Amino acid sequence: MLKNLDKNSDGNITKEEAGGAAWFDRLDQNQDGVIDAAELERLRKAQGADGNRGAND
Ligand SMILES: [Ca+2]
Ligand SMILES: [Ca+2]
Repeated sequence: MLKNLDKNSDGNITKEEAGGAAWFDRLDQNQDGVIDAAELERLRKAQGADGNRGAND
């Protein structure tokens, strides 16, 4: 899971921890350079709610 990417276990995934992956910018919705717990939670919800997409747009 994405949690495995959080190498220093601070609850955030930096672009460096993500290895500069292309999906990073998409997940970093507020563009602050880290994927934080709230953004991870949003991702988890998005993945678990396939029948209810587009609510954030
Ligand atoms: Ca981290
Ligand atoms: Ca962010």
